[in-house]
Amino acid sequence: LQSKQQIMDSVQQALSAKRWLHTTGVVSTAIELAQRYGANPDEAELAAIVHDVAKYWPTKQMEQTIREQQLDVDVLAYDKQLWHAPAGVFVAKSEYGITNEDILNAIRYHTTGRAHMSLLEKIIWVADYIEPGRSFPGVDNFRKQSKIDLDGTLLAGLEATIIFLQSKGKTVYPGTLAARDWLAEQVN
Ligand code: DGI
Ligand code: FE
Ligand code: FE
Ligand code: FE
Repeated sequence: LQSKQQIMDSVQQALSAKRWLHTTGVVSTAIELAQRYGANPDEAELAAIVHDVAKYWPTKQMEQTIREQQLDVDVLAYDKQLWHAPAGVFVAKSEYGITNEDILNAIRYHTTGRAHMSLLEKIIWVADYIEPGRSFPGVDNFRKQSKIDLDGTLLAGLEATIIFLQSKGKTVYPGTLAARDWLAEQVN
């Protein structure tokens, strides 16, 4: 495993200044949520640092890596926006030496979520959604809710994301719908 500082330097190099600022926002938010909800803050920090590392890879490279490494091949049938998450898992393992499966899953599912998400996976999804740099209508309500109800925030965030994608005429990845349905069952 590389040192946290080495990993941070490497991720920063792979991203634009704006995207790195987003990442630092996810880091601070994820640590806060981990402390609040009893996850391991070091794991939350590391997952947050790495989560978008492959965001600027060329599409071909993401596609090839997902095929060769037999990552989540089914995402290739869906929007390219989903591909940086599994590609990031490859970087996490091969370049940074991360083996913690929960951290790898938090990176893998940070865009879509999934049914049976772990606490860490939930924290990274929510932190990505509400970090201080995000500015969509209603984000402040999500931030407030995240201080008292992680599952409720995740469910509301997934639902808002699904509605947003549908309003844009985009196909929603089945895993995203499965995450929403699973959580709705947990919460109600
Ligand atoms: O990488 P970020 O911008 O920090 O955020 P992200 O990884 O959560 O989302 C990346 C993009 O993926 C965002 O524009 C929303 C989109 N997205 C999330 N879930 C789905 C999706 N796009 C489609 N088509 N289907 C999904 O289920
Ligand atoms: Fe992302
Ligand atoms: Fe997200
Ligand atoms: Fe992100």
